[in-house]
Amino acid sequence: MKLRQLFSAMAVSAIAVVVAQGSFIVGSHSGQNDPTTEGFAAVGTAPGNGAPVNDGGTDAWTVTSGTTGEELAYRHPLSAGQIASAQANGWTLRSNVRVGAHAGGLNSTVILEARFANEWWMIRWQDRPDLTVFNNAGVVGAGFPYALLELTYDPGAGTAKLFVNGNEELSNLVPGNNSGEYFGFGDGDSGATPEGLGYWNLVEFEIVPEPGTLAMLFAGLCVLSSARRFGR
Ligand SMILES: [Ca+2]
Repeated sequence: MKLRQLFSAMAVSAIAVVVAQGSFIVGSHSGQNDPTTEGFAAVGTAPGNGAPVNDGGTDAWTVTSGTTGEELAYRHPLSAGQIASAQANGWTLRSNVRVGAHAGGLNSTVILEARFANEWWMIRWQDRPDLTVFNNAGVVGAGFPYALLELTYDPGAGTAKLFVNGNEELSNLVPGNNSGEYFGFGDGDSGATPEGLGYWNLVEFEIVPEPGTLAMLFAGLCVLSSARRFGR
């Protein structure tokens, strides 16, 4: 292989790595798929409270809060490297979800969260003003229609924003403190609150590329430039 061809091949492979590693989805749930087949672990006492559904034309996985003592959440593990990258460079926790109408309180029966060791980010639906939201957003109560929620972290500011269908609804959000290394969704209440019913069409966690991939892109461009010079 001539030197020029070698440089070109190196440049192409470097750029290919950047594309492959670009802002990427760490894990996701979609449609009627059982989350336990998508890399999530089912946690809680009531695995039967999750089920696939065609919800008026939208494929989803439902999680009902069940009765007293029942709880079911799905957690997708995050590695130490993924957490470090997310905290340093940015992340988005995204979900297309609806919450069914109900008669009583939601408490924590429908939650969406991410935990990075001591940083706890959570959206929970509630309609009881006597309950304080743990740290982020009590979005809305009963009959929440399908909406695209995006909790997006700005590493420079150290805060997050909540977008609903592309509109910035909440700003300057800060995390709470709890343990765990995962993102997940489901029913977070094992008490007597039976009403929560989430229809999860999409749940995913996206992180921003490592600075190293930008360095790789730069290296790739340099090699391309060198190859061009050699080619003259
Ligand atoms: Ca429950």
